[in-house]
Amino acid sequence: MDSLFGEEAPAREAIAEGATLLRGFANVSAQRLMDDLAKIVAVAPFRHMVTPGGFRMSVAMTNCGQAGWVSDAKGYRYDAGDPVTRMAWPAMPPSFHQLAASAAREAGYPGFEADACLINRYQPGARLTLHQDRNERDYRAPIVSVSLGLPAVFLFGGASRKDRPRRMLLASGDVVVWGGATRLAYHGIASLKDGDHPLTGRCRINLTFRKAL
Ligand code: MD6
Ligand code: FE
Repeated sequence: MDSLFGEEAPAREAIAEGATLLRGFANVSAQRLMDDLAKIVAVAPFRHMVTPGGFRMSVAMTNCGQAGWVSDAKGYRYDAGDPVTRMAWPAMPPSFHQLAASAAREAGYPGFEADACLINRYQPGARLTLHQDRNERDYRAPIVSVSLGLPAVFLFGGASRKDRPRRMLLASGDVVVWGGATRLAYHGIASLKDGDHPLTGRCRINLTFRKAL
């Protein structure tokens, strides 16, 4: 880690009640996160899950931690095992766990212990339609979301799907921590614009850390 002294404190931007954007917070650990991600993906490869309605998701996903988010014809849920390999999800690397805890602390959620990390990969044209994250057992814990690689437009809506979302550009290293009043806000990612990023190449990686169990 770089010295904490002689550097600017991370920019802390309140984006909604209970939601904070920490611009560039993950930049110092980004390469380590990518190296650890490669080991996870070697065991639990990215795959395109199918929604309960039968649509193939354009975002490719995998997980690490005690539980992983999965979707299939039966619905959305957290599962201790990877349905593709029938093995447990890979353990959460210390680099992942520590980044999530320190970002949460920085945003006013001390004591955050992630037990699940959903890993999203967006290639050009991939998008995530407006949704709520509501498969976790306890909504008091925040979600910590880390963006790596190509920038994406994050859509941050309200309590109803019909609320017109705000659009925010998330760049590599940006971390969003949200909980509290907006924990169940609708949100999504607009279709990824093509590009080439030194960290990831032609894609965007998003890590979302949750306390799922
Ligand atoms: C993404 N993020 O940034 C998708 N969910 O690629 C999410 O769906 C998300 O950023 C819950 C909390 C924070 C998030
Ligand atoms: Fe989400």
